[in-house]
Amino acid sequence: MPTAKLSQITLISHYLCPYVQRAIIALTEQRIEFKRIDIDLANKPAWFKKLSPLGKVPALLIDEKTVLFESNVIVEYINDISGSSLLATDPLARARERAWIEFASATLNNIGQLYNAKTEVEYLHAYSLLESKWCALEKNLSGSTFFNGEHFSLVDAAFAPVFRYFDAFENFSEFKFLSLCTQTASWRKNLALRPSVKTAVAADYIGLLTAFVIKRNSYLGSLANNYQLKLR
Ligand SMILES: N[C@@H](CCC(=O)N[C@@H](CS)C(=O)NCC(=O)O)C(=O)O
Repeated sequence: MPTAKLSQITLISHYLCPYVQRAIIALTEQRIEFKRIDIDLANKPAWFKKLSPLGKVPALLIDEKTVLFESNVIVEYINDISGSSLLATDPLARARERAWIEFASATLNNIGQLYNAKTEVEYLHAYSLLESKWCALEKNLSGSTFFNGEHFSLVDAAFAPVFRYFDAFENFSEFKFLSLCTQTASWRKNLALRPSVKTAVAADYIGLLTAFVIKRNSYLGSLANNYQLKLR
């Protein structure tokens, strides 16, 4: 365990993890104080392996004996213990929000495929999956500030880390769908301005993500590497 006695809830994290960002955004929006411990996922500490059943971050330590895992479960718990809810009260509207949070997770899987693709053909396949996701999103937006209107919700917390990947990727590759899907583009811009979203990652996130992508030895990694070389 990180400490003998926990005085406040502790989020076990990784500096780049998009699922961790969801939890941090929800904790920040709900003004819940927490302690963050970043771990090395390539060399997981023994205490982490012992406490996290799936061996993944985020994990939320409530007290010395109680751990929550899976980002959606964590953000729903954070939401449930807070005075105001970031989910709709109407059952159908709430179910729809949860469906779109799942959609954000599926989009994150496509992003993983994109930065891990070894060849250009594999890269273009992942690109087309992402393009379809953007088109589907675009059709379901109404042009408001956030997903649901003017109120920030857990759907926004799930998509902000999705969009943030492209703040780095756009530097070294072209993603036409980012500007063609204008409502999604405007939502992305609004989320980037939200203080809880801004502070969910370190100031050098873009550089750290770029370095991470270069290490993948993938097609996108080679584009990122060329970009870095040109900067020198
Ligand atoms: N479904 C999980 C996904 C979390 C996840 O994939 N976390 C990654 C880091 S972003 C992880 O811990 N990977 C380590 C591993 O799989 O060994 C959630 O929503 O929390």
